[in-house]
Amino acid sequence: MIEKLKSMLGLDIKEEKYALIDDPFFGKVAKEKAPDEWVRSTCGYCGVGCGLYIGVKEGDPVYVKGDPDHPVNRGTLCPKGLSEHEMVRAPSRLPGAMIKKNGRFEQVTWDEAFRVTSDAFKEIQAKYGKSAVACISTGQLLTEEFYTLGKFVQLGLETNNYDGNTTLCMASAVMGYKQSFGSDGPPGCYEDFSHAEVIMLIGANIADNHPILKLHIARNKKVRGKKPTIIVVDPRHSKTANMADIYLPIKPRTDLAFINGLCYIIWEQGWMDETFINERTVGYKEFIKDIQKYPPQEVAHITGIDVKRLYEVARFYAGADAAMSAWTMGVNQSAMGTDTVSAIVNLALMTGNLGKPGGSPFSITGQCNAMGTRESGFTSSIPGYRNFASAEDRREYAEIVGVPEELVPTSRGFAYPQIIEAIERGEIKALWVVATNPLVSYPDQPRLRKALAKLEMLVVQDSFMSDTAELADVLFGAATWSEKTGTYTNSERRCNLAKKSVPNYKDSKSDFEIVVEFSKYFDGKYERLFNGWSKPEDAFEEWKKVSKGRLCDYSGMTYEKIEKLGGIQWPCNDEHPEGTPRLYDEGMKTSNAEGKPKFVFADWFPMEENICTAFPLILNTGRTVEQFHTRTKTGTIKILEDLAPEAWVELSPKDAEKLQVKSGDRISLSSPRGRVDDVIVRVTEVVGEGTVFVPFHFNEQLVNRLTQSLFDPKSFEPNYKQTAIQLHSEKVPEGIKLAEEEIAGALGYEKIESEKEMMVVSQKGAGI
Ligand SMILES: Nc1nc2c(c(=O)[nH]1)N[C@H]1C(S)=C(S)[C@@H](COP(=O)(O)OP(=O)(O)OC[C@H]3O[C@@H](n4cnc5c(=O)[nH]c(N)nc54)[C@H](O)[C@@H]3O)O[C@H]1N2
Ligand SMILES: Nc1nc2c(c(=O)[nH]1)N[C@H]1C(S)=C(S)[C@@H](COP(=O)(O)OP(=O)(O)OC[C@H]3O[C@@H](n4cnc5c(=O)[nH]c(N)nc54)[C@H](O)[C@@H]3O)O[C@H]1N2
Ligand code: SF4
Ligand SMILES: [Mo]
Repeated sequence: MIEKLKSMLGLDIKEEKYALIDDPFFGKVAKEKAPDEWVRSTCGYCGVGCGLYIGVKEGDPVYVKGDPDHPVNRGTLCPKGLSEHEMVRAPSRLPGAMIKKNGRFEQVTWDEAFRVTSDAFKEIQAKYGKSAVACISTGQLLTEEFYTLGKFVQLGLETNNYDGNTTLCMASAVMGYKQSFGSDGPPGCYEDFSHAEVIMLIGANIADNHPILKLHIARNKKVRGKKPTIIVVDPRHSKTANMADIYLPIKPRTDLAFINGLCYIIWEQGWMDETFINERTVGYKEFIKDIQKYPPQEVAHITGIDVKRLYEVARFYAGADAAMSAWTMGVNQSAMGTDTVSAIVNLALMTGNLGKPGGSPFSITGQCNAMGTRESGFTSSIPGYRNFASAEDRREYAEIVGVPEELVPTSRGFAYPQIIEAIERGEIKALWVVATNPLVSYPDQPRLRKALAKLEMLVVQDSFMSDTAELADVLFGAATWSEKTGTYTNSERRCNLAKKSVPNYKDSKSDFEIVVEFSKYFDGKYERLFNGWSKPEDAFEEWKKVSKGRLCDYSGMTYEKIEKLGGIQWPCNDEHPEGTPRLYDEGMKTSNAEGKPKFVFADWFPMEENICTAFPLILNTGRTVEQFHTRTKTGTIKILEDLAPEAWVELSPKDAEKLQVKSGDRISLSSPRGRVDDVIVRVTEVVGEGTVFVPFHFNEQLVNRLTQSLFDPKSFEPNYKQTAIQLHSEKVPEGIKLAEEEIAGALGYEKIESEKEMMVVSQKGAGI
């Protein structure tokens, strides 16, 4: 048998290195092909938080396998997780610290990079004030790193102009939860997908973007004995819509009106859970007065979902023993994202779906540590969900970490878009960008690029030569996933351990090391903030103290326990030593003054940048399963690149006919801000007439050249999903471009680059 196996593997059976060994994942395998060891860890891409093993051979990661014992994924992984090891030694990795000299990057010692940067920061702060230095960070660092970074920026550099890419992503969910519960914190968990009778997915394409969650939906039949009713709300018939029993092709950005309408019907029909409302909530009476503005006929007109369907959905939702709504970017990334989140919570409160198995409003988080960074960071609150405005919170935090109280900021600084505006105005002169790539991901790129050109100093801390890194004056080359140890907290508040399995790439340093060592270049800061810290676990121990007694309580966790249990869901403390699956069950108070969840009403309003003759289509942007964000990682993985090598534009058959294009043709897209060329056409009924979809991953076909500077006023999250645009094919008569340019001028934008020919698709467009 062994001989047969050896010959099957094409091995020279005489050589010792080909001796067969028992590998835990591969079984009998030649020693040369088997990893030297398997290191247990967590995926570093998305917020699902899958457990995995990294196969290491001679100091390099060579395989990834799903952890069969992990409660999140039970051994499965999506294509990104499975190929994650392939990006770790990519040639586009930054080798260490680098400085741009005469227009070219040269690798330098860390001492030189830290000296040059700290001198520049000090000079700028002396000249223009502390807040002239800003930092934009990420939801992709380990909690230990993020906590360390936030502490240094706020209490070391003493600038509160500190925000991150989480504002492009989860900020609306955070603000929505704050409005409704008095604090951030997703109430539900993945298990709810297996217990719910009705699952409504709103603006969440889990089939592409959180594929492993489907596992929990698939278990539903096993748990309950029958299949759940799945409702998918999305203007685009995404892969997730294929799973739906009821698919609702809602008109773009009308979800708030839709949810208000469901609440109206539930009230009108008396389908609400009165006991729950009376005993467990506040604000219902006022809410019902306001909701009168959303009778079904009106809502059908706004949303494009007919009245009969609205009643059917309301009946299913209110009639279920347990119903959950899960949402992602279709809701958050909108000028009314925060209020739509609160509307989703209202629906849950009205139907008694909170704090019970299968019943919850549930935001699915995007990045691997979007949660950990929300809790431990200094972005919109003091670590541990403390309020900047509360003297008691400031005092408490200062006391725990042993810093003078005056050092803790009394209010948050600028949010991400405000930082960009402050750079535009010349108030912020130095920017430190950590683990995010704005030059692909931020909206209204022409404006961003102009703003960044005004900086005196741009420092980029990244693991790869990203688009933003190319623009930097100084690069801090960071170690990445599999090269460092710490924790990520996933969508369901589960804190998982990610472990170092291989040496750092070349001279790169972990983000933790970079921040701690950099602090030594500022007088007394290391001693004050990080005295004695030598490893990420030191930061974790402080974070446990800081979070103790708070909603996001980590005090009962240790690395060993996290690993043993396959992650732990906060709050975890003496009372709940193994964590807490759900928040806000009957006995648990919310953090607002009333101690109960609140109904929060908000009005829907039409889009600001409406479609018009010159820009008659709505551009929707998003993701595909093979690529991650700005592709610094997935772009280095051959199989993923081969599967999705470039952007495409999805176009309805009717719009394709008007434009006289077919699948495979290449067209251009323009908006009042810019233009994207050479995008391949996919004619498909996935998108409705008047709307198109383009993934945002590709820097060559950069859709964020088209998106606008429009943000939710409460969360500052960009309105990425609806942009009025025009399409251009070669077959269209000239002349119409004048109309487009005229309108661009009237809108106060610079003239659009001249185009060969263009066409105006029907002014009716999306019909909204
Ligand atoms: N493969 C892959 N997975 C990822 C990522 C990745 O880049 N690649 N990124 C991760 C991150 S950080 C995030 S935030 C998540 C994002 O995960 P998702 O939110 O699922 O991703 P998107 O594709 O941006 O948008 C989701 C859906 O919103 C829909 N939508 C657009 N407009 C509207 C609207 O007005 N109403 C409604 N109801 N829906 C609308 C879009 O058509 C789209 O299908 O994915 C995570 N997972
Ligand atoms: N049009 C449009 N635009 C969007 C969106 C959309 O739906 N439509 N979605 C938005 C959303 S939800 C998100 S989350 C953002 C994401 O946008 P970005 O945050 O810009 O995307 P990433 O490519 O994930 O950037 C992470 C960076 O961190 C680097 N990195 C990786 N590992 C490490 C590490 O360990 N340490 C350090 N220091 N660096 C590391 C990577 O190389 C990369 O450059 O995009 C937003 N932009
Ligand atoms: S679903 Fe998310 S966490 Fe799981 S393997 Fe895929 S990218 Fe990683
Ligand atoms: Mo995100």
